[in-house]
This record gives sequence, C-alpha cells and structure tokens, in this order.
Amino acid sequence: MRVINIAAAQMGPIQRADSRAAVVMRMIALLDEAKRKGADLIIYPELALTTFFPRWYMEDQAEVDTWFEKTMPNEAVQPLFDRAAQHGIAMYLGYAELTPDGHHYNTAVLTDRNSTIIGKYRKVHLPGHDEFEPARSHQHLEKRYFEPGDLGFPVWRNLGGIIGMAICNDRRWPETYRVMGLQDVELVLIGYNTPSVNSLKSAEGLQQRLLHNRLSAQAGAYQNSCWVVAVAKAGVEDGHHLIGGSLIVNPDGEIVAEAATEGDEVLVVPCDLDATRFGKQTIFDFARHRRVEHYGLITSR
Ligand code: ING
Repeated sequence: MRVINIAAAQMGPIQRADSRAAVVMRMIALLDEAKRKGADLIIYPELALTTFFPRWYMEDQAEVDTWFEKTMPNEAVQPLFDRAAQHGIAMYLGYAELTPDGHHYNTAVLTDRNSTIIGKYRKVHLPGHDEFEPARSHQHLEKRYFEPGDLGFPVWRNLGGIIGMAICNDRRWPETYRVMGLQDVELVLIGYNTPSVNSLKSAEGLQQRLLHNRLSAQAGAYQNSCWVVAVAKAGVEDGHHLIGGSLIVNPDGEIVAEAATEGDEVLVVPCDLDATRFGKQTIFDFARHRRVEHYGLITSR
C-alpha cells in the first residue's frame, strides 16, 4: 500500500475585480480544511489565482500581462506556500506564467511537502482562437494570450509515487495520458476552467459538458492504469458560467469522488498508488502488448 491522501480543492468563481490576496485567502481556507481531513497533497484549478481572463478580448499587452505571474512564488502567493509548508502538504497550482524573457504560458507547478517547486508543466493543447470572433457568445482567447507549452508531458517522483500534470483541454486528448503512461505515471493532476456554454454550439448544455469531463478523466485513468484528479474553477464569473464536477478517478476508471457544488469545496480521498500495478502488469502492460510499428500516424500528422 502506498496511500496518498489527495485533496481536490475545487474553487468557486473568481470575479474580474477580485484581488489575488482575496483569492489566496480562500485557497488557504481550503488548505486548512484539507489538513483537517488528513491530506498529503492538494490540487487547485487551472489559472487558480485570477478570473478566467481568456474570455476577455484585450489588445493592450500591458493589460494582458497584469493577469500573469512574473515569478512563482511571489508576494501574493507566498502566504499559501508558507501555510502549505507548515502543514507539510504538497501542491498542484495552476497560474498564468510570464517568463523573464517574455514568454506567456498557461502553467502548473508541483511542490513537495516543504513547498519547494519540484515540477513545472506548460499547457500543450490550447483551445479556442486568437482573434476576436463576433459570432461567438463569448470569447475563448487562449491561443491569443498563451504559447503552446514547450516542456512536453514530464513526470516526477514525489510523495513516494510517479506524478504527472496536465491542464484543462489537455485532458480531452488521449496522447496527454499515454505519453505520461509510457513513463509509468501513477497519478495525473489536472486543473480546469470549462465554460458550460459552447460559444459556437449553444445546444451543447451543462450535462453534456459534465459527461465529457467524466469521460475524459475516466478514459485516461483506465487506459493508463493511473489515478486522475481533475479540479474545476466553477460557478459564474462576471456572468459567465464554468462547470464544476471536480472528480477523482481510480486506475480502474471508476469515479471515487465528485464535487456536489459549484463553489469552494474540498474532496479528500485516500489513493493507493499500488492499485495502479495490476493494470500496468496485465491488460495495460505496454511493453508486452503495444505494437508501435502501426502507430506512426499519431506522431507524423
Ligand atoms: N477550457 C475548455 C476545456 O477544454 C473547451 C475549453 C470546452 C473545449 C468545451 C472544448 C469543449 O475544458 C479550457 N480552458 O481548456
């Protein structure tokens, strides 16, 4: 048994006018609750420090950059890092990263129990568009504000297991999980901000979004015999609704916990990393069963 007590820390809406300080206070409250429930690791959403700003069309790069963190940690989030170290809880934290040489990424970091950053991931699959599209009920300008991630899909040893990271749209792509699966990943951490209304296909409703959220995480978990934790920023941000549905999926693809609200909510589940072994040694023993000579199209197109 290699049990990690995992806290999925779903966050409710962050309004455009909300300060990072106010958000960090909410995150610390979630962290304290996770501690009370015995957590070893806490997962926050994608872009957890601000509203989902890619819904807003901006032309002034100086304004765009106000949504980005120039260093991590920094003055605004240091209280969170300090509290996590005090609790001895490792973190997955999603935020907008502006590098010293001027690159913009949709990023997540993984810390150890001392709040030391041991891993960084930059979102590879950027959905949406890069110019204002009047036909849309709302904009989704991730391709305008972020560059595609340049770090691939690494995994790290932490808390006695092999942990990988992804962000939001990444969870819809099987390649995301398989590249980590080929590195023997045991736990995939994902933050997301998912609009409940498709800006082009108004018919796709909340229930279908929640179905696809479950489907993506369950398939990734089952087909790579790993745990998947997907955590939402949810609720209505300046009139725009984001789905909740944060969930924890076991290596058999079964949902073991799912958020009941669209607000700040902590789910804590004991996850035995050894539960990944059976699948990896039998049905998903990649070395024994995969036939890579037939897979060329996946990397060539
Ligand atoms: N958000 C959404 C997501 O992939 C989206 C974008 C929604 C794409 C619904 C397709 C369908 O969950 C982010 N931030 O990627």
